[in-house]
Amino acid sequence: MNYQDFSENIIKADDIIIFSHVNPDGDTLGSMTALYNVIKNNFQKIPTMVIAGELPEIYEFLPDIEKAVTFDKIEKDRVFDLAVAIDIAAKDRMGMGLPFFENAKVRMNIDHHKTNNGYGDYTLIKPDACSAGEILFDLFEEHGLKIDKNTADALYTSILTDTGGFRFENTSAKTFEIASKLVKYGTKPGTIARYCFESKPKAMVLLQANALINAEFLENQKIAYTCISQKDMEKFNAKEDYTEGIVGALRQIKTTEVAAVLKEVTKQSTKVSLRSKNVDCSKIAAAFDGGGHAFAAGCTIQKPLNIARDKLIEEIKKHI
Ligand SMILES: [Mn+2]
Repeated sequence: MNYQDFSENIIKADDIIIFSHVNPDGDTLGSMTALYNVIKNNFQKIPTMVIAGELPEIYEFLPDIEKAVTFDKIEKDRVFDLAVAIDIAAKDRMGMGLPFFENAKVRMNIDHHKTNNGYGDYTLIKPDACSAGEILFDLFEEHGLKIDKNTADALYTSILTDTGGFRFENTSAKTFEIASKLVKYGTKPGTIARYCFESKPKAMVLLQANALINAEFLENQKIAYTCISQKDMEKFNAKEDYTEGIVGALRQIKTTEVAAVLKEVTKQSTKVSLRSKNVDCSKIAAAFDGGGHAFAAGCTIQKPLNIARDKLIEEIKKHI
């Protein structure tokens, strides 16, 4: 997709919808709100923003995120002129919203996951970009679109969270150049970092501590994993997003090559988050029809927690 395609389709469309992915993170939400602001400020249109499921509390600070709705608030037969998927590696990551994407007259797919198969009518997929936010920044800046403070805050959040606070391998000179420009546009790095990393609900921190205490280590401690049951979630009165970050904490351990968090979704379904240091864990996720990046990936295994764990461990052992 070139800029002409992007702008012409926005100009043509009266009814625009922007999708974030299920289990939304800072990149998908930051990019969605940034695009919303840019379309509002530069094209004088108000897109619909949608969240699949619940908004994680820590992202309530994002500008205009309160205007985002869940899919049940949209009339079932509504046909959008333009649908934009942001940071969505595969179509099933739109959750309940997929029919709205499929039914839209024009569909755009803007993403940085290397496993993205290029669904949609127009694609802008850059696997080298640290975040979807980086792709949007380039698109906006190269074509002179106005980036106000709200847009800058949203894009900075995308980049900050998807680089793990400028620590992951995807952090490049370009990442810092963009961050620097966003600060010039008005973003306060300390403030955004506090919102993203130091505003966790107490129950979240306690659930995470419990998960780490229960962690298991295999293969000379190269594999670090923990299981979180529905019972654990109930014990801490945890929301779905409270498990975010546990897998990163397991990777922090010096000996860890592959870290995994297995979460019981139902008696028959287990969600897996993977992080690694040298191993390409997107290949492990792919064995279970999942995907992601080399050092951060995920999948869902349609098995009970303990069986999913055995299958996952068996697969990880093939890769280390
Ligand atoms: Mn991302």
